[in-house]
Amino acid sequence: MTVAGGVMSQTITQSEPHSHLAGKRPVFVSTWNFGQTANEASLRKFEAGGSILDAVEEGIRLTESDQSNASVGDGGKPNAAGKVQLDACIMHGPGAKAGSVGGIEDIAHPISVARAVMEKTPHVMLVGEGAKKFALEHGFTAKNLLTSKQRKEWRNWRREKRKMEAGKDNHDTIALVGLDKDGTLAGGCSTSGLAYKMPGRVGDSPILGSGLYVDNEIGAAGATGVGENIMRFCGSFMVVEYMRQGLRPEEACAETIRRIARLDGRPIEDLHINFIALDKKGRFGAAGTGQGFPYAVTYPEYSNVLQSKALSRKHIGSEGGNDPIEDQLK
Ligand code: SD4
Repeated sequence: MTVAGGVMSQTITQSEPHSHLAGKRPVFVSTWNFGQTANEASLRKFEAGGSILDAVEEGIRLTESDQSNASVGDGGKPNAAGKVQLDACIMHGPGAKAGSVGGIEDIAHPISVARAVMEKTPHVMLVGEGAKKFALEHGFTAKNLLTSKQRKEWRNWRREKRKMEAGKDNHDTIALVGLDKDGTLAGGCSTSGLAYKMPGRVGDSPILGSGLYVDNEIGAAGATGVGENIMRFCGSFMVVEYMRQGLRPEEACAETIRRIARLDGRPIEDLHINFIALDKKGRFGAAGTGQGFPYAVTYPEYSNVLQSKALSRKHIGSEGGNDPIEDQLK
């Protein structure tokens, strides 16, 4: 069953509803409705001769450039001090190569800075001022990423003592994973993090094993939602490990959420987390703590938004659930 345009069902979804689509290569899988255009950019890059890593980077760059997306890259929601601080990571299956940036300011494409960290330094992660300095030294240009719309909304949030109206552009993080024809996997994740977060707060998205993990023997996984409820459990790594144990991607995502909920102690619907997964055979799936987490799947003859398995009856909200941080961390 496919769900066109991100229309979401009101029922808890059945297991593995998309298995008849699985097994194609190359294939790209990403979070949220906007993942579809990112996947399509990835596929175009791949078909133009790019590697699977180039393709993943390209798709995420498209989302980072989209100022109407308020949770990724340029136009992202700022932190509590009114500054946009971005997190991103990238990982390439062969050799488990990885790069990451946390809390980087004024650079529109953190995914490309993460790739530069991977390829041009002996390190894996750079943060804050050091990450920005490295980017500027490697040809990235500085830009004010706070749009006037987001500045206005941030001022309202401050004035109204931490209440924010959910807006149409209140979307979420992009995690995008891809599988090459030869079985090579790659993935990336990019976000401005939770809206109005504490300055310096870094979530799961740039943390390898939390917001993203790629294991070239098994598969790849990515996360979106409240980072604090993902990074304490190495969420994406856990998804990949469940796939290693033989679970199909959707069930690996679901089992990860169930285990996190058990360890955390709160009800599943209060955790606000979602995972996508893709295995080495081209099988894919996703699961979320509530209903309405869409994910996108694209391969040469097909591109669509599908609904994930929901682990509670609570609806996560039509705009993706990136509510102000104080509502999500209570
Ligand atoms: C974070 N996981 O910073 C990211 C943001 C996100 O819903 O996905 N928001 O915690």
